[in-house]
Amino acid sequence: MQRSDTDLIYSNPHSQVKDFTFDAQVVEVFPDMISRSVPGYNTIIDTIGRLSKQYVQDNSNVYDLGCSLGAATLAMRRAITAKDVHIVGVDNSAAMVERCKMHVSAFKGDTPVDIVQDNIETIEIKDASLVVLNFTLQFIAPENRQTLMEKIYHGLKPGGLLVISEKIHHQDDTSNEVLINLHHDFKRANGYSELEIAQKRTALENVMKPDAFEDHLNRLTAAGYKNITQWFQCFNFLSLVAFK
Ligand code: GEK
Repeated sequence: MQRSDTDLIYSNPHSQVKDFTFDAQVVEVFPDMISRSVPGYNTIIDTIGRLSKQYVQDNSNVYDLGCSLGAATLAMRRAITAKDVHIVGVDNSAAMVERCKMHVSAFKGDTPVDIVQDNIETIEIKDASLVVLNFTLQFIAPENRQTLMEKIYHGLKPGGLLVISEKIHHQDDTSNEVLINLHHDFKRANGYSELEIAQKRTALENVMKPDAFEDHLNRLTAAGYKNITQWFQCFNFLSLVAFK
């Protein structure tokens, strides 16, 4: 028997596949969905925790932008040893925020956490020593991404760090195909059917717009970030760190 938190959203044929949204149905299965769909997700969450231990400064804010159910927020709260730190998790999905607050309050921690329902494009970012965009930028309209990177840069303290994880497309068609095929194999190995893979792909088509690695590098460089390092890649998923 399937568990009720197993992602079966696209397991039956949909007469019309609607654009993907982060609604209550997605919230119910989100941890299963993201760990079976994003190669290295647990490693990335774990590493965000390690980075927070190393780089979060005393008297600073930490932002988890597009926090979903708070996996990165919780990893950071467990790891942060700096004093007078405040973590702010932001997501614009009401269903995500409601469940995220439950997750966060289920664990104790010394660092205070606020989970707020808001648009990451309009919130204020200030006195930040760490900002996390874990698979969120890809859902922001491409024409607004540069402005967001600049806003985060201005909200970072000197020495502050941005962690950005994204699905990417490769500029070369053959390489792109290699990465997509490997990712689909990964999903098959995690129990998704051809129908589920195809319908999810259609649902995401208008909603998630991946950049190429070069786009990220150029955008971050133009915004003023330095020491931009790609610390993770598995297939078409990568994670970067960049300093102010
Ligand atoms: C994790 N970081 O588990 N403002 C606020 N939130 C937004 C916006 C916006 N403009 N656009 C999208 N979101 C998480 C995973 S999921 C990635 C992040 C995925 C939110 C959206 O509601 C969703 O919760 C999240 O960004 C993207 O580490 O599911 O592939």
